[in-house]
Amino acid sequence: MAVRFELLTTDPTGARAGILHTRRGSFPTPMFMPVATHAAFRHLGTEEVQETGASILLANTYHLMLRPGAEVFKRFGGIHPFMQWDGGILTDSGGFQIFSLPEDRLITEKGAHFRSFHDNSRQLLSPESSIAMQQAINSDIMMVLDVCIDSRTDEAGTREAMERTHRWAVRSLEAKTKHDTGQALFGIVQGGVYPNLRDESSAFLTKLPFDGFAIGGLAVGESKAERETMTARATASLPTDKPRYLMGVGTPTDLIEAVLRGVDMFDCIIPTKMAQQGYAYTFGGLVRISRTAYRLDDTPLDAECDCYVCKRYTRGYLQHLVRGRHHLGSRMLSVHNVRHYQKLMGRIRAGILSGTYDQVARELKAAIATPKD
Ligand code: PRF
Ligand code: ZN
Repeated sequence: MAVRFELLTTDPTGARAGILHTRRGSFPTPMFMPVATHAAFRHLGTEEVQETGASILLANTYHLMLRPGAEVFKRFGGIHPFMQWDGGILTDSGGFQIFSLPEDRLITEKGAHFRSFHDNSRQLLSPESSIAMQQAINSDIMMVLDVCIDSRTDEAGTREAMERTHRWAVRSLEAKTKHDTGQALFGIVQGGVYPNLRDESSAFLTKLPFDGFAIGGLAVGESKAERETMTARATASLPTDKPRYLMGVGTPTDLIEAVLRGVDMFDCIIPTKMAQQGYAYTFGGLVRISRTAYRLDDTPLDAECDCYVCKRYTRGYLQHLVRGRHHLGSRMLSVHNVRHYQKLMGRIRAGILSGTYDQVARELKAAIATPKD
């Protein structure tokens, strides 16, 4: 099997700690995967992200098929040597990007027809071409092409998208099986905010031999309560011996909540996006570094943090960089935030393993909710 999930503990809340064994190594869960959409992190070098302790990163098939294209990955022996990352790599299928493509796209049973924003050339992203591209990229975990829609879509529209997602999941699996490269493939549960559809989607997909299951179609317009209910609903009918991945989620509070509902894997651009906007996460709340109060502050951004930014630089210097719109400012805040997310996952995991996650989750949420501003 391309990946194997070893479940170590399920604590009384339903939170799980485990180990995801992949061909690139064995990685602790719950885990957070930083996003390198274009085989590059925003503002960060591969080494910097490696130093944060991240084990798997996320790259995107849609972007990489357009540029640099399959040929380049084939020439360089895949994405790992290309970007010099020796940890795990998960590629998203492009399903989520289709959803946000411009109006002139055409989505049919075959796939998504659209024009490249680089050279206006005609492109087809189908379940088969997505798998072929992910095989050229040679990621460790591939995702099926799915139909992701706005959470506010009515039930009939949501059902239609879910049923197509199921047919595409079968086609993705067939494409992978025809030419097996030893890469793992995850199915994606859809069904919007409708509990009956979530059940149906889990039931359909778990009959197929996927290596893991993702929960898609959340954080796309629904309320926090709906998101949490749907996450719980989806994980309730997923097998305990396979990893569960909540796609594109979220804030530290979202991660704490989703772990309580049995999720093992996450990815999100929030830590780097917030860094770009001048925000730093700490275990005492969010710090907006541009605040006047930090101008003469000669203390570290986060005294508890072991990243090089916190070890060497002051809040006053970071404010100077951010106010002056120096790229270095976003870069340093990104290093810190990505490290913070790894430490958050570490605390969560330690709580689960010691059987105290219930309390750890409450403490973390209370501390985060206390704004520093
Ligand atoms: N499908 C895919 N990627 C995704 C999502 C999805 O539903 C989401 C939804 N939050 C983020 N990324 N393929
Ligand atoms: Zn730091």
